[in-house]
Amino acid sequence: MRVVDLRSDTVTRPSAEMRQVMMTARVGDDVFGEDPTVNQLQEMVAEMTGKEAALFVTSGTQGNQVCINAHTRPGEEVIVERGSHIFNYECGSPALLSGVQLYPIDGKHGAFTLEQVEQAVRPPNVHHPQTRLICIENTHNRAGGTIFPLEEMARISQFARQRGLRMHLDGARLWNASVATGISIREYCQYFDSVSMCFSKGLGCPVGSIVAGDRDFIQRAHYYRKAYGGGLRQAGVLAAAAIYAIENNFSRLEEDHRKARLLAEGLSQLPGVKLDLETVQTNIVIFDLDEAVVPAERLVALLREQGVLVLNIAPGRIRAVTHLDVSMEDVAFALEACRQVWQQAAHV
Ligand code: TLP
Repeated sequence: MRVVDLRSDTVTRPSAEMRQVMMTARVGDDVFGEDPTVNQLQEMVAEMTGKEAALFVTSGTQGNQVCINAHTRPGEEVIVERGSHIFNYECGSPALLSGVQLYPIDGKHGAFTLEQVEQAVRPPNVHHPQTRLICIENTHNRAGGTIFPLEEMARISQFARQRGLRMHLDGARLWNASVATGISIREYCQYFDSVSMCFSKGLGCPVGSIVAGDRDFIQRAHYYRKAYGGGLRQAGVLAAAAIYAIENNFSRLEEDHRKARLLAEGLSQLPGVKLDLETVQTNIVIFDLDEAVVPAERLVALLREQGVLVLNIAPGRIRAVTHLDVSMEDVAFALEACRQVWQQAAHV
């Protein structure tokens, strides 16, 4: 049976060519800093982001958390967007691992403004926690793969520098933002003290993320990576996949964005679907269901029977993500399955 897995772009499997470069990768012990392929990847990403250094980490979560730890001291406060991955999907790790408190701002399509940041920053007062770090997510997962406007980032960054605050970019899908806008990774990264980017999502790697920043910062992040159990040994097999992915799977993300658009346009025609096409800017499609018309849980179960997998991310809310392992034909197949399932499930 044909299976079209749209739950996440994390479900991609390494291709035959990627496995080939993994198999032949030169390796060493990375805890000793002796893995040539990891070193090559780190230098490549440092150059690409315009930062002094980079550090390979096991996951996007580990990347964000080593950065938060390296930027802050316990008791300080970190500004995040309310729907952000750091606030919602990282197990409360900022409190657990860094002892910091999060201050969520309500953004629009995942983006907030300088004025909102100014309101959120704590004035110096013996009662308040001290604001230390501002985190931005680009693209924003839970808002539907939306892109944070560059001009607003620049304004927030300038303010942060004046106020001695740090800036971190959760760029798990910065690749997608860059391809969609034509703004280079380096141009985005200039506004941040640290950035975390994933290889295991749209780029199609089985494992791995990377963080970048200045040399002192990366040295501190390295210490926390070890403390979190993220010191790997012959990680060159993973770094080889990441190098392959940057070279071969980065620019093709544009194709995933076209697939998401096709999917979104088709879905938006179905009864009971509330889908803001404005939010479909990259490879993620999020829509709400009028549950009086189509109950979400039943819909997800019926679609699964047809071989189409989507995620129920909140009551009445569904996410579908396009990626390397779903073709245009798969998207057409998924849409046809949706039309049939809607006829079965919808009370129209
Ligand atoms: N997102 C995953 C799930 O955890 C929700 C997904 O399927 O989209 N930042 C952002 C913006 C992310 O979307 C994710 C993963 C991460 C960080 C964490 O990456 P991993 O899963 O590698 O820890």
